[in-house]
Amino acid sequence: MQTTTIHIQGMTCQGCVNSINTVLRKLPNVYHVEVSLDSGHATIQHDPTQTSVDQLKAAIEEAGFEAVE
Ligand SMILES: [Cu+2]
Repeated sequence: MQTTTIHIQGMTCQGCVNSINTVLRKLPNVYHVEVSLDSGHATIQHDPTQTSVDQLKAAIEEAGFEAVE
């Protein structure tokens, strides 16, 4: 298990937070997701052998946001 923090650009409201939460939780072996609108980042606990940091970032980008590690 690994804890990864990803900075996210483009979040403007709680709806954005919910969208990101939803896409990240769909990924395999993602155990915990915390998205903060105030600080603009997501903290994710995941198994990197199942879901890599790049895959987390790709999911955020597919949801329409910019992910910066
Ligand atoms: Cu929004």
